[in-house]
Amino acid sequence: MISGKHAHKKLTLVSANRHADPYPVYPLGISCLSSYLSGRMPGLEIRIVDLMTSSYEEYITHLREFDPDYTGISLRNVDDVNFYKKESFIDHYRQIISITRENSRSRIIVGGAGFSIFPELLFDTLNPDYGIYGEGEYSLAELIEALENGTDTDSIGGLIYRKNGCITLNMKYDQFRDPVLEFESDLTEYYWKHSGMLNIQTKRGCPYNCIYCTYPLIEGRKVRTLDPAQIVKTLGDLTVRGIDYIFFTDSIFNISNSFNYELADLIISSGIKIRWGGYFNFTNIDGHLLSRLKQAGLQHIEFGTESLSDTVLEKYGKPFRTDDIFRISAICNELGIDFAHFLILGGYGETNATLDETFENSKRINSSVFFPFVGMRIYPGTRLHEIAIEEKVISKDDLLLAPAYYVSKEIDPASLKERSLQTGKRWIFPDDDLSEIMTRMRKRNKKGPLWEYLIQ
Ligand code: B12
Ligand code: SF4
Repeated sequence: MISGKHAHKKLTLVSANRHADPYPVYPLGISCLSSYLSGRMPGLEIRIVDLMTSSYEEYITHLREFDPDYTGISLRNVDDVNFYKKESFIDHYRQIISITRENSRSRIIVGGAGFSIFPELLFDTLNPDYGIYGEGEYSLAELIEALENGTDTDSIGGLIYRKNGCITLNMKYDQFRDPVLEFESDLTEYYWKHSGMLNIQTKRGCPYNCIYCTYPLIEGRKVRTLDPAQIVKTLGDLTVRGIDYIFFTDSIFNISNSFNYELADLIISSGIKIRWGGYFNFTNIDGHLLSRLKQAGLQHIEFGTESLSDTVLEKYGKPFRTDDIFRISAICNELGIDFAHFLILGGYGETNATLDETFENSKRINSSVFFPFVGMRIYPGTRLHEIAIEEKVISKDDLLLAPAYYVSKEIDPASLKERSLQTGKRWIFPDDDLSEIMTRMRKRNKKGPLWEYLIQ
């Protein structure tokens, strides 16, 4: 609680993201924070600034007029994870922090998925007053309460701050189970129009150990499912407003399947007509589950396939093999579920022979689209980071904030497109420009991810 004399305080939540590829993404983290804080701290007046739709000038005007006591800045992406471009967003974030300092007296707190991968480094680089890594709901509320009430911040989970001149990092909580979510009505219209989907989370955490992946670092390894009734209520509220296509943002949707069945049953019995998609992998999944999810509106799947070579799947630490990929792809075709395979070509363990296998095996998958990433983005705290140091791909001192990639020395990235063409399948590389065709389809009011129109 904020006690009496501090009752009316003001918080601005800023979504810093301006990246619109493959489409602009509704700032879900900000909405989760705003919804939770509104319930817990009724005395706190909250405003949201989305830099996807607002200019720096509009942000400055907001700061001067609203005069927030606190500004929470959400850093979703650090870079574009596009081997061909390697665009970093750090300068943009620096600018937002300095604009905030120059135009307000507010305390600056940063957080978000990107921040959570590099908490100490980004704290040091951007120099906010506080950082929060991992889930933000409890920690942000507790931080504001502690600052208002003049109490200690030492036990606030996930908090980063300076103490006696040193950057101090508290262990994170990793246990939040009851997110609440109200969409910002001012923003939903923009994202529904330009993205063709809104986004909701049904669970947090991933228990797997793929060598390159940050998701368990950001969200934790313990899977926490959210309240299915609350999710269905949010879906129902959206459909009343004409929004009927959702992306479930879970790291992997098909974990905790008893929860997934419960959610599907609730959606079906509610009578809500909604289409949705999500990230899936090939463990813990069968025709029965897919069929029930389809009845509950599952329209498209983005498979984290990564490779169509068993040798490489093993090297990448994936918990499934090519037989699983072929089997589940065929079931999706039978059930009429659109699906795309997301691959990482040229990562750890890839050779020319394994690439041949992947291209050859792609011919066995019908009615799909292949989205290859090229090389593996190296992140701190992953097994890949250790491998890259051992193999001298990077030095021990490389901080990795500037995009660094592991590309197997055995392959030639320049050969990939030509080889993909020979498969007769639809391959879309990160530098293939789809923006024109996407914009045309969005103008025709097409919803969903849109790659389903490219399936062959
Ligand atoms: C779902 C997802 C997608 C989907 C989004 C679909 C949709 N309609 O929403 C798709 C496939 C489109 C996508 C695309 C991209 N993504 Co993506 N995506 C994710 C994923 C899995 C979940 C994000 C999410 O919505 N989480 C749920 C919300 C509720 O959580 P949250 O935003 O993190 O917010 C919580 C905390 O972070 C914190 N918090 C957030 N803001 C703030 C602010 C303050 C002040 C505080 C205190 C706390 C706080 O509190 C919130 C509530 O607990 C993350 C990985 C992950 N597991 O986090 C990657 C991730 C965010 N994506 C990433 C990237 C790079 C991209 C792309 C640039 C490249 C790509 N092709 O993958 C594009 C960019 C899209 C865009 N326009 O911005 C990276 C970002 C790191 C980096 N290297 O920059 C991540 C972290 C994955 C990774 N590689 O490690 N993505
Ligand atoms: S790649 Fe997917 S399954 Fe593997 S650890 Fe990351 S989120 Fe989990």
